[in-house]
Amino acid sequence: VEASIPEPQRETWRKHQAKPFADKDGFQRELVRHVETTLARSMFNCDESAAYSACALAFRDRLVYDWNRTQQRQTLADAKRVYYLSLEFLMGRALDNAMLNIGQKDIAKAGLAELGFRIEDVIEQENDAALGNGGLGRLAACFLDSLATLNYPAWGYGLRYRYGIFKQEIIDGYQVEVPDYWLDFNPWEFPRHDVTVDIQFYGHVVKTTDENGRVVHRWEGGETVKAVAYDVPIPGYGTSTTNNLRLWSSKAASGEFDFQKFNNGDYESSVADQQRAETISAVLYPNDNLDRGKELRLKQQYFWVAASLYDIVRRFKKSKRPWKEFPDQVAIQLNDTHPTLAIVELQRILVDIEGLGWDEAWDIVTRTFGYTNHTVLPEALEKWSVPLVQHLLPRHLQIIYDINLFFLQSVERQFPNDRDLLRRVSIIEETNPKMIRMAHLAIVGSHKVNGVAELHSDLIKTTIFKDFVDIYGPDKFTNVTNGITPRRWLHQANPRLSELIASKTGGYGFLTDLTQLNKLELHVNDADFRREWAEIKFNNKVRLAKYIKDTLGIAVNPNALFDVQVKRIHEYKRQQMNIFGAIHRYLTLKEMTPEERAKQQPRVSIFGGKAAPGYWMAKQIIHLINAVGEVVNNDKEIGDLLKVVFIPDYNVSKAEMIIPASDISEHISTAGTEASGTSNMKFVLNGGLIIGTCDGANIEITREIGDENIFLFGNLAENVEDLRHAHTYGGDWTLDPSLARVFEEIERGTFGNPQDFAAIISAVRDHGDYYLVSDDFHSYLETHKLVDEAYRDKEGWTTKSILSVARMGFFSSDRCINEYAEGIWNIEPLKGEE
Ligand code: HBZ
Repeated sequence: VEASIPEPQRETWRKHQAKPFADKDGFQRELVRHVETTLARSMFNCDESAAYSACALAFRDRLVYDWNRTQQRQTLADAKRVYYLSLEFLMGRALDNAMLNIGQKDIAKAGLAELGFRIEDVIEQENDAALGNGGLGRLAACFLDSLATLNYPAWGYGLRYRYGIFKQEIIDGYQVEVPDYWLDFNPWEFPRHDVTVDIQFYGHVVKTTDENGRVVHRWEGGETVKAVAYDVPIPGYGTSTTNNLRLWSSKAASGEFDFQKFNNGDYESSVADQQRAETISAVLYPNDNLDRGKELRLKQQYFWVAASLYDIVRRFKKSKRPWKEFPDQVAIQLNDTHPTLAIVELQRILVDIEGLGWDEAWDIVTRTFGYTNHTVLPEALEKWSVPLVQHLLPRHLQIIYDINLFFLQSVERQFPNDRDLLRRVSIIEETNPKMIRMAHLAIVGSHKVNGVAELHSDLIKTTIFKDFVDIYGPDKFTNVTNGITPRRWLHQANPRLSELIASKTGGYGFLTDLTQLNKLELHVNDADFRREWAEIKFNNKVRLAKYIKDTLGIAVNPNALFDVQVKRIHEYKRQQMNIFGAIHRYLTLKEMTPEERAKQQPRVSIFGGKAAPGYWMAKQIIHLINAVGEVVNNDKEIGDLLKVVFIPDYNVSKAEMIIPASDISEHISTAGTEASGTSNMKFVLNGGLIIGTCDGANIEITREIGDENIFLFGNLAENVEDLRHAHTYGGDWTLDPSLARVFEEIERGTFGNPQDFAAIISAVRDHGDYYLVSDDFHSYLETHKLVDEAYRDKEGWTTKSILSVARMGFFSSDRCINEYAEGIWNIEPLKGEE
């Protein structure tokens, strides 16, 4: 029920309406008010944590003002909205971002300083909102920033996990997972206890006919769980547009905290029911690029998708438009296949509840959805077992079978008698048990399918989805190369570099039009500018060196070349190759005379990243990195020439510190395996160079910045299959000799018990080297020699760094979002008067 203040009373209301603070005084007043009232503390017990809380609350109030107005404006305009459905939003910290996007960080800085606080320390108090694993989740967060900045009417829909991605500790060189309970104090969310949806599970389907003799399906019985909305404001940069991220939390449905049971003295089982319901949104699954088919995960997916669709449909119905206009008002983007049940759920709502005919409904559905694929790795392609879906969502299974039947019938008409084609494209895989191929369902139920970088989009069209290109034609498949928000990944993470760029490009316009970075090319020979450029990098390295010293006790020299690989630990990303390379460097240094050694380029090899808790090999790799560090870092003969550092608990806020401090970063996946990569873009945007394979977005980065500014190596995607074949069946395959030497040293026990590392070695030497570490190793080492040489030429390096940044304009998520808006969503910006 909606109640609005009647017109005659609105004047009184308006007189008292909240106004945002505009200056330092106003900010301080709000800060002190929050400390003294909201937090019930005083000037005598206001520590940094209280200062953070109050500052966050002050800015939250400020956001709410724009947020309310944005939502009213969007509702009034009745414009088409995009809904971004993602199981992950890897947001990181919100305060710094809010202050910068609103344009009031200076006010806060001065205001806090007068009260005795350094703004940097206050910002550090905030826990990351870590509701994601890696690239896919962070991409969703960058997209929200761009959508708001570009004034698109857009909502994100996700799950409000009580536990985000685990915190990683390193104990005796091994990863240990610690739960991330992050909701203790979260001023950025607004519980909407009045916005709830009852979600049904299990039960059975009753088939009957209605009064007109039409067949109807009723889904009955089973159990109900309540979804409660929590809203998070998403401010755009330099605009009043503040969009909404709606996260669903699960609760026992009303009446489900069973008073019957309670009164019967069965208190425990009543509490157990409640806990079971709350389990649904309790924890983020910590796997990236792996599908494990767990029932609770399927429950999460349906819970989130059903609540979101109910919400979207409810909003549409208020407009009283005919159903066929639904796709003119609503675009829904599926972030990977995780929300694919939304396709089935919308079809169910339209047919079973709203009474539309199947074809009319299906036309609406397919015009509404777009599907983004993020991987070609077979182990990551989602499949759900038919018996599981039958049990949990009986009506949905029927609808999936019908969708598949009509789809296969149309394929049969188009390509008569091609039984193998039907088998290949079927949504149902005829294994035992039968499996539902979610990517096939997503393709059939969407009007556009996109990959996330050119190579990747080509690969899906020629490999895993080839048959679908034959069926639908090439236009259904498109590429939208990923991007990153320059607000967080330049302005926030590297304020001094941002300021220097602003001073040379005529202000901060580059933050909303990143192509303006090209103005830097004019200054590439300006000596003062170059000196400042190099100095900023150096200072960022000093800051990281201090962090490493303070937290790990390892002294690293900021004059050394900082070589960084930070990302989820995965065999396809090849951290094992990197550490083998570091061992090779160590052995080479050990064999040198002191005179030779003195001529070598000092290096710090920096690693960071989490392994999925069940990914044993990835955990072994972390152990090897730490074991090598232990030996190398304590070798007096080596000193500053080589350090190997593993930074624990890599996350968004650590990325903001590490990325600006990198000289060279590693993006070295086996060609054809990394769909895009987005950290590659972040590193280059911060003046770091990259060493990488011809994979994902590395290829487009090379095209933009010039191949003289990147260190590419290794085999090409087109040769990977043949190389793999040769490993297994070719008689003449031999292990790379340098790699053999590295293995020998590990097996000699130089880095501790060789048994601990036996599996990492055998994967390469004895089990087919699926990721082609041996094939690429020589070219990897040779290319690192070129890196050393290039770094020695400090001026040449600075030139590469500046020119690369100048040419990175393409990789803004603003460009990327505009491509989605135009090519897939068909939505227009809606701006308020600022
Ligand atoms: O998505 C990543 C890709 O590996 C990376 O290349 C790309 O740049 C990025 C954005 O497009 N994919 C992921 O991060 N995937 C996951 O985290 C994931 C999580 C749960 C799953 C499957 C994949 O069930």
